Amino acid sequence: MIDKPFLDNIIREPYKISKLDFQYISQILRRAEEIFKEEKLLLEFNLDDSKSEVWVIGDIHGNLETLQRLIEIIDEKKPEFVIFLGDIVDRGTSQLECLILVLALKIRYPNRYYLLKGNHETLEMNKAYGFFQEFKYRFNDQKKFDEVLAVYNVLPFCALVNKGILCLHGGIPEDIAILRKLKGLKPRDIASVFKTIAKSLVQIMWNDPKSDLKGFSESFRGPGIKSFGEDVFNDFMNEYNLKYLIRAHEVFPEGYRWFFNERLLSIFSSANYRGKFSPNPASYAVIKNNLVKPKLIK
Ligand SMILES: [Mn+2]
Repeated sequence: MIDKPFLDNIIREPYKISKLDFQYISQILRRAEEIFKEEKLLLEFNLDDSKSEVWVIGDIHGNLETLQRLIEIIDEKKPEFVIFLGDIVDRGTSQLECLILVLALKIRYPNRYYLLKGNHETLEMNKAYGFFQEFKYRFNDQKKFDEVLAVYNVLPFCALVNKGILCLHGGIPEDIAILRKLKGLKPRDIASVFKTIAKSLVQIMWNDPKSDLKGFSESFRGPGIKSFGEDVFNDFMNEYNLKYLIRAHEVFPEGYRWFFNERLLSIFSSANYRGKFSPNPASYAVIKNNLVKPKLIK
């Protein structure tokens, strides 16, 4: 039974997750799926108190140490909402622990913790970068991975805070109408509008900002993926009266990076992601009183 004491226990001691039988992992995955299923693809948060904070967390990639440190700071500072921008698994040493920990937080505090879909919440990336193999090795049956995919299939893509601050994993898509198309949709609605939004959903998870670029250009990341410049970024932001965009998806040696006249903040929440010879501090973003501030984790 994944009751409150059970969830509190693994939230406190996530290293225990690696010892759990699949029946517990399965219950966590299914319960999380049930919750995400009922959320909108474009989440909307409205804070009426200027002192309330929303924290936005970037890529974790199996880095349990950084994730645990973040949760300690969250317990201490008590932001009203916490939004993970995705890429919880792949590459790091504690991928299952990180995913199950984030889902346990979601199940325990469903109106406080939120998770958006990153490009690594997909089967193709998990096969290429390790989580699929780790899971198969641990549980000895690749069919069980379908329960992970069922969670991926119902994750939201964007979050809008106070109608002016947009959060997503990668970047803005070419289709400027995408937020109007997504508004109000739930995961079950994707199938009926798939043709009109599929390309944009990929770009939301994959696109990158690029200084000194005009328009959209092909990305080194692969076909259909784009880099976007300040002009199209401003068009998109003006279309919806947005003040800031917060995204993740790229690691920077300084921990975070501002783009486009400090209207786009790029964060990354896995410390020393490329190893100790290419160090980076982990970062996150704090939204308070409609301002965005980057923070480094000490
Ligand atoms: Mn990514």
